[in-house]
Amino acid sequence: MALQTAALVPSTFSVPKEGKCSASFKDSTFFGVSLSDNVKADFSSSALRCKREFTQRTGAVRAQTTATEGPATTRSAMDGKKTLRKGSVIITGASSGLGLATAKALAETDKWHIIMACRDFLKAERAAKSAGMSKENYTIMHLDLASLDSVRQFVDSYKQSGRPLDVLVCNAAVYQPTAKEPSFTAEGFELSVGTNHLGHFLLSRLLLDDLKQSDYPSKRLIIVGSITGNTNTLAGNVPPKANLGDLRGLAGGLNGLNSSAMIDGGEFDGAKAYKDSKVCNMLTMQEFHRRFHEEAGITFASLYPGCIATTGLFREHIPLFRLLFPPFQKYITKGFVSEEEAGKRLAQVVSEPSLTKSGVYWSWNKDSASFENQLSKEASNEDKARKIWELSEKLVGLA
Ligand code: NDP
Ligand code: PMR
Repeated sequence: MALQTAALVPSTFSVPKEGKCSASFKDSTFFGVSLSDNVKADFSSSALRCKREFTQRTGAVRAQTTATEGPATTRSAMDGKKTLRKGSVIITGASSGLGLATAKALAETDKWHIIMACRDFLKAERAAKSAGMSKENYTIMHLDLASLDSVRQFVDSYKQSGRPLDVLVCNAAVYQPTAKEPSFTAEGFELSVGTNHLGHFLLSRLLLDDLKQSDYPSKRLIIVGSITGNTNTLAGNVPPKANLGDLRGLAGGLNGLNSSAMIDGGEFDGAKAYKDSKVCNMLTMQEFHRRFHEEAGITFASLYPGCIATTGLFREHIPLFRLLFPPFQKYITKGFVSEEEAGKRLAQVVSEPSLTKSGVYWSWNKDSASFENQLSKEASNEDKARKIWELSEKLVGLA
């Protein structure tokens, strides 16, 4: 807690210079399955002063933009020309992998201020530095998605900072393929779904108004999905397959006590829990789209960035997997992408003017050209999306 508070204050306010596989690996085989099987705060006055200064510099006060719908521009003192202000983008889990690579790609354009929403402040700071990100282009804020209190605290701090919010990227995730028993979030939800889905669900719901109020030309909410949650693909047919069933476990609170830790009510399986959480991510994006796109003009999107086989996502996997997975993806499936390339892809979904279509699940072909991909039957089931929304609202205390 001490670390959290210490980490929060300087990170929030120090940099507002700008404007602000059944391959569950419980067995020890490499892929554990044959190919044929598969195919079938307390804010100080200086902090508040920072906020006021930030607000004056950008001219992007929420209250003002709500009242006047003023353009997201600043006037250059040199030539009087209007230029688009820096966009403000929150990226969860930006301390490594895809999130960090995306932050780096956006920072390099000098057109974005990246709020790196991370559970480990020092790790994030070191990561930003080693990625060569320039200090005026990012702010680190503490966020632990495995705690709804932390999510609420993050949102309060963000709102108090006075920064506009133009894009929110829900990227962070945990994957526990070798876990024999479930572990749980602070509120007692199974960790993968609790972090990857419920934490992000609360975060995006609480920040939706801020996105609505953004005067930026294109405001977006992006929730990272994956091929492995989509059973209409080969990768999605590697056991254990995603399957949310009738949602009885989710309805019961995923607590492993009086209810199953799994969404479908079945036996705990860490790899399946991750894939289920990705289905929730993709369904949530579509439900947001149906409920708010027209009314709020926000672009809601999900994506599969490619197989980034080198990231920390596989940290809990057996060493042999970590050794062989990258060459397997590079030379056999040819689905491998580098962290840098994947970061550029997600950065496109954040900022490309051509990618404003809402309700889309983006993927990239062999030439790295984006296309609208098809989701599996379950990952595009409207009825399930609505039920997940309603059950999640109850679990996170919004209903
Ligand atoms: P990484 O493990 O490198 O990144 C995950 C990030 O999430 C880390 O920064 C981690 O923080 C953070 N995180 C985990 N738990 C929490 C928490 N409780 N609160 C806040 N942050 C948390 O993995 P990737 O970069 O591969 O994964 C990023 C996204 O990409 C995920 O959504 C994943 O599902 C998706 N994806 C990945 C693919 C791949 O092949 N790697 C393929 C398809 C999708 P910390 O650094 O502190 O551990
Ligand atoms: Mg998969 C085109 C084939 C393809 C692709 C694109 C992926 C992506 N995988 C493919 C095929 C296969 N994988 C096949 C044929 C096998 C069996 C040999 C296989 C196995 C496998 C395992 C054991 N694959 C995995 C695992 C994991 O533990 C990863 C996982 O499911 O994490 C949830 C994984 C992945 N394969 C992918 C991608 C992108 C992953 C990482 C998953 C993700 O982030 O969603």
